[in-house]
Amino acid sequence: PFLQRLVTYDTFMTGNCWTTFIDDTPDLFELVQYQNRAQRMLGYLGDVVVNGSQVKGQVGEPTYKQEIDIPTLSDPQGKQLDVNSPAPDGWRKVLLDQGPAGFAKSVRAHPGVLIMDTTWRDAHQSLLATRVRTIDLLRVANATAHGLSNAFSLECWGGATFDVAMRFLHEDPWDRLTKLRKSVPNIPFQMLLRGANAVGYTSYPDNVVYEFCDKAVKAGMDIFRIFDSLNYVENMKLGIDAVKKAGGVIEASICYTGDVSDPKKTKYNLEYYVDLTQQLVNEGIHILGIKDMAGLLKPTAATLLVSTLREKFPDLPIHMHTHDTAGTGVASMMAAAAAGADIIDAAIDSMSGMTSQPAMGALVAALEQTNMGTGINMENIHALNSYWEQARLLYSCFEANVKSADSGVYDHEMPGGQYTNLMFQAQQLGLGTQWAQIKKAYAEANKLCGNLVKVTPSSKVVGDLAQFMVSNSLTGQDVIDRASTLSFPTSVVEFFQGYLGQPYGGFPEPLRSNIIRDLPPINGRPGATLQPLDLATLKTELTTKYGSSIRDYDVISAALYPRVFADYRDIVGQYGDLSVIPTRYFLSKPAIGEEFQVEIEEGKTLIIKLLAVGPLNPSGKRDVYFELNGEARVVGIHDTN
Ligand code: 3PY
Ligand code: ZN
Repeated sequence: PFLQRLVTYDTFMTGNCWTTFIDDTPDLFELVQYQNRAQRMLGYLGDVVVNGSQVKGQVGEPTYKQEIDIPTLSDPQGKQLDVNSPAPDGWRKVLLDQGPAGFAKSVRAHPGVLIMDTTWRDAHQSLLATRVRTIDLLRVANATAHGLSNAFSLECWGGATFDVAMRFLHEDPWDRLTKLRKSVPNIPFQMLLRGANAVGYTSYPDNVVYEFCDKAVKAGMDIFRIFDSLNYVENMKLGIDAVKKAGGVIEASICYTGDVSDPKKTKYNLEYYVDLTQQLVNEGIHILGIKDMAGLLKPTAATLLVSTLREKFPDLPIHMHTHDTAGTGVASMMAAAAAGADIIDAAIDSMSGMTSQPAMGALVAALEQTNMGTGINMENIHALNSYWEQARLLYSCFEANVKSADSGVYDHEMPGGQYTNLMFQAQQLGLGTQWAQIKKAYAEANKLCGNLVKVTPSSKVVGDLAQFMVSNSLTGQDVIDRASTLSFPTSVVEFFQGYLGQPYGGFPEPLRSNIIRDLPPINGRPGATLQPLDLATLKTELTTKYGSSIRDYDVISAALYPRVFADYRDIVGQYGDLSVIPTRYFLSKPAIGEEFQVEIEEGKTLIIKLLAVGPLNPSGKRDVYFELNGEARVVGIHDTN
């Protein structure tokens, strides 16, 4: 039918210039594009049919085969709510009306405890390898805007989400942010910013960090949790200034390690955290984050730490973050709230617990019985939970299979996200004792590095050293004795050179000198010596390569992740926008005869049915037969099996 329509156009048949043809016949051009997009998408679906999903980290197929039900919420009178109607105003209105400083003041003055929901970022980073896709966040976005309208914020961006979106999910992180923002205008959005490392694993030129924050605010980001993986304030200052200039809320965070309630753990004691907080307060921050990325903060320590900071900084809003790895999450957060914390992190129940955040329902219910109520309706949590129960099954092929709490975290101190990652890798190796060895080696590697704050990317250094020790059967003493001849992982060498910044207490010697040998050490902030990146030239290069659709957002993506961005664009070039494919069909093939829909843009829906898969032909390809909006289509797919 398309060709039949095409030949009715005289200009086309008489061979007139194609460009004026496009201008003169926009409807047909649109049809060409539409057909082209549909065909490219069939190319992806056909590839999944023939070769299976190629999404990294996927083991097996989703165990959930239905469409996830959109949560139904009720109004206070018990009447079903239209989740597509405008959601009630929330804390974002306070922010927009009063600006970051006024917002922080109002938060501090608020009598109850506020909740940040981590479900859209840290929870799936910690449980599902950060693989939750935009489409599944968007489907629950309207309901969340209503159900959690009085939450402090939704953490939905940053950390590993930026990288994973492009690298593994082949989708655009900026697109995710702008679309979610449109659906959730009332609740502040929060992101995790790795200080001078932005959303990457290394220091970037300062201008890239400034530009990133500026664009993030423009795309709809409100609150930036800024941290440095070594609590190195020089690195944090850059992030703080970048967020300030961009007009965002500065939530500077101290990363918590050790145990302030244990007098034997002397390196990271109360004075250390008070001093660190003072340095951040001097930078004019709006909120203090206490980022307990491994879940080491026991209830007694939470009481001690928060009450001390509360007393010293009475006007400073305090925002608590933990992971439930050992199982103390709810108890510690309750203790922190009682000691004066203003905001607490939780994840929707079915996305909570273990290496994720404590359960929102448990915390909200527990706080309700105190004078620290959150204002969040338990019924709404249950309704949203039902969505996430189903979503968790849809993403079951990315579960790390953590089945229990692990109080061993008090020894190895692995951050939640890394724990699942390393455990998954150890399981893939199939060696029963591998995981226990890794945990032991991790503790040993940390000691060798001088007892570090461990969070992305310093945690990667410790993890890489631990894996290196296990795979080469090295003890800590072996590493010390043979440091000048061993071939260490690059991340370890670069850390000892100073590429992440300066660790508290300095680098251990002579280990440092023996590891870096004649490589130059960096003393001070690593980014300070980096030349600014010429973003205008980069934009010109990208536009030459990919066309005029290149936005400033894309320039930032390419500046942060050049290789990943190029690969992502190649995939988009080949298959088009894959983010619109429902997750089940993105990750697994439909049954023969199964019909499903893909909304490629608002109001434009493809109805797709897999009809048959042909035999292997001499060129190594198979024909895959689909029905697309009632028309037969075939795509030839290389069989790589
Ligand atoms: C990240 O940097 O991605 C983290 O989640 C640190 O906790
Ligand atoms: Zn976390």
